[in-house]
Amino acid sequence: MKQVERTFIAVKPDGVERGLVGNIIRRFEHKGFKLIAMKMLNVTPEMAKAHYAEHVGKPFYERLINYIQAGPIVAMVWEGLDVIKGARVIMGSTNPNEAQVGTIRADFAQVMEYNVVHGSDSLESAEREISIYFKPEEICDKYENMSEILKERLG
Ligand code: IDP
Ligand code: MG
Repeated sequence: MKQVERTFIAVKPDGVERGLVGNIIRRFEHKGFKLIAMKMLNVTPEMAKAHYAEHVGKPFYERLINYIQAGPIVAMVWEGLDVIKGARVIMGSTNPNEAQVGTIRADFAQVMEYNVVHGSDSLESAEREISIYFKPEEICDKYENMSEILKERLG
C-alpha cells in the first residue's frame, strides 16, 4: 500500500539563480502533491554538513558543500502518496545526462555537480532533512478550509 509521506525538496542555488523556481514548483503542484512548507534561505556551513553527512569522504564532498552554500536555496516540504519516490521520478536521475527526458534534471541540467534540485531518498532521510531546515511549527499541513468557504460563497 502506498502511504502518505513527506519529503524534503530544495531548489539548489543554480536553480534559484537561473529563475527555475516557479517551473520546478509547478511540476510538483500539477502532480497533485501538497506543498506544506517553504522558505528561501542561505545554507550555513553547519546545515550543509548536516544535510550531506552521508557523503563525507567522497571525492565530490567539498564541492557539494560549497555548491549548496553558493547562493540561496528554496527549501520545501511536500506531502503525498509515495511522494518520496514520486518526487525523485519528477526530478530525474542524479546524472542529468542519464535522466529521463521531461524530468527536471534532464530538462535543466548538464552535469551531476550542478543538478538544480534536491529530494530526499528515504523516509529516514526525509525526516532528518526536514528537521534540518524546518521547525515543526513551520509545517502548514492544514489548509483545506478555503474550499469549504468558497463552496458557501459561490455555491
Ligand atoms: P541525489 O541528489 O540524486 O540524491 P546523491 O547521490 O545523494 O544524489 O548526491 C548528492 C548530490 O551530490 C547530487 O545531487 C550531486 O549534486 C552531487 N553528486 C553526487 N554524485 C556525484 C559525483 O559522482 N560527482 C559529482 N557530484 C556528485
Ligand atoms: Mg541524495
